[in-house]
Parts: sequence; C-alpha cells; structure tokens
Amino acid sequence: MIVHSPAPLNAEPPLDRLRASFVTGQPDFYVRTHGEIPTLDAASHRLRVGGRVAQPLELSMQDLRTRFPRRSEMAVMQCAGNRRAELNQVRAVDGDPWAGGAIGNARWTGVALADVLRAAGAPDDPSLHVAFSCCDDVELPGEGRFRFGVSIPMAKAMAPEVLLAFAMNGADLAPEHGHPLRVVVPGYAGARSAKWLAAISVQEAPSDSPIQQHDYKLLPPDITSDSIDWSRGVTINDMPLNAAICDPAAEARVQAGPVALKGYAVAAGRGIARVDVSADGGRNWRQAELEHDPAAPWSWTFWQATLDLAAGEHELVVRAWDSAGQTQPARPDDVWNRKGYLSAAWHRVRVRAD
Ligand SMILES: Nc1nc2c(c(=O)[nH]1)N[C@H]1C(S)=C(S)[C@@H](COP(=O)(O)O)O[C@H]1N2
Ligand SMILES: [Mo]
Repeated sequence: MIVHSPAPLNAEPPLDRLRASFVTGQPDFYVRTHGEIPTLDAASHRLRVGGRVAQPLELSMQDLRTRFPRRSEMAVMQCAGNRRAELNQVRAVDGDPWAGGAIGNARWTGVALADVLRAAGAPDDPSLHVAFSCCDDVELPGEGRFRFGVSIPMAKAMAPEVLLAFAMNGADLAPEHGHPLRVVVPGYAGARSAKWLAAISVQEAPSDSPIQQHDYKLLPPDITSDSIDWSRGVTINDMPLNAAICDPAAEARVQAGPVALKGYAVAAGRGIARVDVSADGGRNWRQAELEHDPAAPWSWTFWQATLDLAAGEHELVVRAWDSAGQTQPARPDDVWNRKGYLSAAWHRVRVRAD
C-alpha cells in the first residue's frame, strides 16, 4: 500500500494492483481513518437506535443477524478526496494527496438500514435525517477531540441499497474497515459510510458532528484562505462521474507499438455508457471495451483499450460518459476547491515509448 500517514492510518493500493481484480480484496482496499482504529468485541458490541422513533432499540450483532433479512450489495466505496493529488498540482489544497486509489469495489453483506429503521418505528418522513455515531475518537484542527459522526437524509437511508454491513467479500470486516459493524451508503462519498457504528439517531437536523458540519463540504473556488465560511459549502453526498487510467502508470516507459490501457470508471446511480481514450492529450479519441456487471448497479465498470504508440512522449487520457450523456470536466483547474474534493477531471498519464 502507499501510506499517506501511518497514524491515523491512511493508505491506498497502487493502481495496477487495484485494477487486477473487479472485486477489491480487503487487504488491497484503501483505508481512510480520522483517528485510532478501535478494538471492538463483536460478542459484546451493541447498536442503539433512538431519536424520533416509536420504539428505541438496542441490538447485539446476533440480533442483527437473526432478526432481519440478510442483504448483499456489490458497491463501490470512494473517498471524496480520491485523486486529490491532481488538484494539489493546480494550487495547494488541504488533506492527504490521494492518487486514484482511494476507491474499491466490494460485496458488502449485512441488513438493510431501512429494515432496522422500520423495526424501530421511524417515521418515513423525507425531511428527517439519520445520524450515525461511531466508536473512534478523532481530532480536527480547531475542533478539538470528538467521536466520529455523520448523517444522511431519510430518503437515502430508506433506499434498499443502504446497508448495516458486518461482512466484506464474504468475510468479517477487518478492524480497519469497521469491525464489527459499519454503514455502507452506495453512491455517496465514503465519509457517510460510518465505520465502528455504535448508535443511530433519527432527527430533524443533520448530525452536529464537525465531520458533518465542516468537513466534506465542496467550497466555491474563491474560498482560498484559512478563514473558511462553512455555510458557503455544499454538503458532499452523491459522487460525480469519474474514471482513471490504472495501467500504464504515470511516467512509465513502455515499448513502442500496441500498448494496453486499463482502468476503472464509476457513475454513482447512473450507468457508464462509454469510455473514451486518447493518446494525444485529448485531440483524438477511441472507445474502450467495457467490463460491466449489469447485476451490480452500484459497482464500477472496468475498461481497456489498445493504442498504437510511436516512439516518444505521449499524454494518455481517459474520460467516461454516463447514461445521461454527460462527461467529466477536461481540466482539474475547472473543479479546484480548497479542501480538494471531487477531483474528477479527465485523467491524464504521461508515458514514454521506446
Ligand atoms: N467511524 C469512522 N467512519 C468512517 C471514517 C472514520 O474515520 N471513522 N472515515 C470515512 C471515510 S472519509 C471514508 S472514505 C470511508 C473509508 O472506508 P474504508 O477505510 O473502509 O475504505 O470510511 C468512512 N467512515
Ligand atoms: Mo473519505
């Protein structure tokens, strides 16, 4: 793994390893933590469900496994900071300089959050919010120490794809991925998929945690200083269309002639309709072959293409198109923001062919 910080642990796999398997194994799955990884005992762990519910609940892992129908979903988890390094090249941004590996695709198994909310008698009122409190202590500059917490709108919380997951690819969650219980919110930024989940609260307002209130907001480009007016930021939930070249690597030396390009594309909630690749910085394009899983709408799409490269320097580029006929912005400059989120411009990789 490429470790951006050992404590708290933040690490991503090299892109060629990420692209080697359609389902990302737990050891190859990026890790994003804000604090220490808590050591929790599945046998004694309890989940509390409260707030504006008719029937507050306290559930053991055994209760979750036996009292609710089991559900699995193949889904991408992606950090809002994925590909932040490219924004950093435009102008300095906050946060770890993730390359394109702060993303993974796993088969998550657990129970539907909606089933647990219904068992607690939560009102199905779309103006409400479902807040998650976790077991890890985190520290943010200027915010002090607090427990990690986030929330999602009730309408998403009731969607069938949103899980309280205890397993990843058929095995118990590893400690760093949220053992024994985490939320998985397909299509949303990874930050909403709370790990080490301790409590769920149904409430009128979003979580008052600094993670919800201040972090993970998309700021307008004129906010460049340290005095950030958070009310001007948009809460990041849905993730944008994105694609990356995983192979060859940036600055690779390749043999002149036919060169295989491989990567991923992801369109949360919409399908990937087409992936274009270019060997000349985006003047001429060809279409890549797609490897879809039609049974897994929240999963990513793998793509590959073979381009003929003459000896010399080349700028390889990829851009995806979604089922609404939309594509990605051309340059990272167009989407620069102070916190370095939602970096999803055409992905460019310079290589040298000999
Ligand atoms: N409790 C808790 N949940 C958390 C986090 C965290 O630090 N603490 N990080 C979030 C962020 S920003 C992301 S991108 C995903 C990463 O999940 P992973 O480490 O399993 O890939 O977890 C989310 N859930
Ligand atoms: Mo994240």
